[in-house]
Amino acid sequence: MVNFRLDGKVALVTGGSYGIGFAMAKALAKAGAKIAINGRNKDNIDQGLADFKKEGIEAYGYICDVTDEVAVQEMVAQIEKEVGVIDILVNNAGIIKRIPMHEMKVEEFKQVIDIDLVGPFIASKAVIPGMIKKGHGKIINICSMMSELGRETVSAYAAAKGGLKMLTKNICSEYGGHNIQCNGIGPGYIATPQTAPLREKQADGSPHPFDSFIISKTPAGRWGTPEDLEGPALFLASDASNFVNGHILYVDGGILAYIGKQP
Ligand code: NAP
Ligand code: GCO
Repeated sequence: MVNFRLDGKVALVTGGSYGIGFAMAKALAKAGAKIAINGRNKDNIDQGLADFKKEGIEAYGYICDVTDEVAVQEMVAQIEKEVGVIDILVNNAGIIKRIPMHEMKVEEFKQVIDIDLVGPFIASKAVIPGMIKKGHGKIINICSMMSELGRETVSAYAAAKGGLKMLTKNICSEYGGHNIQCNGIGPGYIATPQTAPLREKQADGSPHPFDSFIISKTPAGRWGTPEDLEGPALFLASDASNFVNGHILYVDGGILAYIGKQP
C-alpha cells in the first residue's frame, strides 16, 4: 500500500505563515507531520500559528530570515531541540520584484537572488547533516514557471527560480545516495498576496489585463489556489515519492503545455 502518511516526521516550511507555504504545511500536518514554519515578521508568524490552531494544528513558529546563515543554523538547532530532527524541508520563502531589467538596481536584483536562491541553499545546507544521520530526507524547492519561461520585468526572479531548478537537480545528484530526495514544485499562477497586484480590478471595475491573459493561457481557465499545491507537496514529502528525485513537478493548470487560445 503506497504510504502518504507522515506520522512521526518533522517538517520545516520556510515562509509558511501564509500563502502557498501555509497551505502546504497544513497538508503535511494533516498527514501526521509536526510542522515548523519561519518568516521575518512576528505578526505574520503569530497569525499563521493562530490560523493553524483553527485547523486543529499545533505548529511551531520561528522568526528567521532565510538569507541569514547563522540565524538559519540556530533555528534548525532550536527545532531539533523543541520539535525533532528535520525530515522534510520545504524551501518556500520567496519574493518577487517586477521592474524592467534596465531600470532594476543591482541591490534589488541581488535581494531576489539572495532570498529565492541563496536562502534555499542555506536552509538545505543546514538540514542535510541531520538527514544523513537519520538515513533519509525530503527537500522540496518551490520553483516557478519562471524556472522555464521568462517574461518582462521579472529578470531577477526568473534567474533565481532557474537556478533553484538546477540546485534541486544538484542536491538530488549529490545526496541521493544518502536516501535524500530533492524535488521541486513549480506552481503556475496562484492567487496569493504575491500575485495580488496582477489581479487587481481596474478603476472601471474590469479585470486586470494580466488576469485575463493568464486565464486565456491556462487550459484550466482559472488561477490556481494554494490548496492546489497540497497534494503535490504531500506526494513529494511522503514515502510515495522515494524513487522520485531531481524532478520539478509543475502544478500550473497546463500553462506550460499550451500555446494559448487563438485571439
Ligand atoms: P507570499 O504570499 O508573498 O508569501 C511569501 C512567504 O515567504 C511569506 O510567508 C513571507 O513571510 C516569507 N518570506 C519572504 N521573504 C522571506 C525571508 N527572507 N525569510 C523568511 N521568510 C520570507 O508568496 P507565495 O505566493 O505564497 O509564494 C510562496 C513561494 O511560491 C515563493 O517562493 C514564490 O516565489 C513561489 N511561487 C509563487 C507563485 C504564485 O503564483 N503565487 C507561483 C510560483 C511560485 P514574511 O514576509 O513574514 O517573511
Ligand atoms: C509574475 C508572477 C509569477 C508567479 C509564478 C509563476 O509576476 O509573473 O508573480 O512569477 O509568481 O512564479 O509560476
